[in-house]
Amino acid sequence: MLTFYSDDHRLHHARGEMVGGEFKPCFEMPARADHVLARVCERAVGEVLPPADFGLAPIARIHTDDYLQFLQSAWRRWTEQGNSADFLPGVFPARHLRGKRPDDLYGQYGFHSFDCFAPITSGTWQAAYASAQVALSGQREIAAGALCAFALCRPPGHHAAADVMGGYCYLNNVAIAAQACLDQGAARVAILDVDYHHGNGTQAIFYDRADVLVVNIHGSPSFEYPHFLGYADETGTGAGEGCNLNLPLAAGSAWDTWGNALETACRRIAAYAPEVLLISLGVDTYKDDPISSFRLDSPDYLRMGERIAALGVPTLFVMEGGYAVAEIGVNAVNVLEGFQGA
Ligand code: FKS
Ligand code: ZN
Repeated sequence: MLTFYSDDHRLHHARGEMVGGEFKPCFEMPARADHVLARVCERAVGEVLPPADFGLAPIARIHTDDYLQFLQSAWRRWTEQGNSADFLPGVFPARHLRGKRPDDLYGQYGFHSFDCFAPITSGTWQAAYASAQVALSGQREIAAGALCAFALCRPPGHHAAADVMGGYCYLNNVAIAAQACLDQGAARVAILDVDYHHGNGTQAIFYDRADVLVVNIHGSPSFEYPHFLGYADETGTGAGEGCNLNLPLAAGSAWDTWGNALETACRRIAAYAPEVLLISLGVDTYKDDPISSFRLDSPDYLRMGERIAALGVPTLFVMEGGYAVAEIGVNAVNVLEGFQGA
């Protein structure tokens, strides 16, 4: 299968994040994509191509104009105020405050964020834009008739909603690609999010719609980030009722539990009969992931790919999380190889 990849991901490299009360190097770092790319080449998964440029229009099908304008101009506005270090938010319109968008830069950052884990640096917009183009390039490959493709996106996207960033995510790559499928004529697409963390942004974007089935397997929000979405009783609303399936699992879950959830997910997807399947491919379910609690082992990712392939639906894999940096290449590519070998 073809892999789409852009070196522009390197332009996003924030200095740190708060861990245990200390400012520590970001888990979400450029080396992650380097390891995945190296493994794609080592295992000869297929050709690696740079993305085409589809412009802002397909991104604006998912994200609001206010949000995109903020993302594009935030670094310039921040440095015009005399700053040179990474930009982070600190005040959010939580309960008991008013959700009116302010004019002030710092206020707007809080308005467009749900946490402090999406720092803005000099190259954040360019990297996030390139990441979305990588996803769209994979989508075009599927639309042209390919059975599968791999969008090696960085930064990731599944926590980003229409006008809110967070959790290392700025533009929701998988949602942008899903919408492009629909805009090009698909009637139904399904998104299966196998990242350890619930894809709150993806869920929120499609929650009231019947043309996108969203299925998530993840650490339960009762104990895990993002804490405020991802419970099993979130099934969709209005026209989208029944088109959202959350499969939250307990801490420590290994392949026996996880594989059962995948079986449930796949049966739901088969019943929906999508024309295209998009996988939010996070490999932070791995046993040695530094920020996660699941216990999948490297061969389990082969099984994951095989089960997904058995659905027999054209499939776009979109890279999300995974922080056991040295192993994320092996684990991500195992999913692709499991799919291709099936
Ligand atoms: C909790 C600290 C918060 C943030 C975790 C973000 C996870 C991001 C991800 C993505 F795929 F988006 F990259 N940690 N103590 O893995 O879901
Ligand atoms: Zn994750």
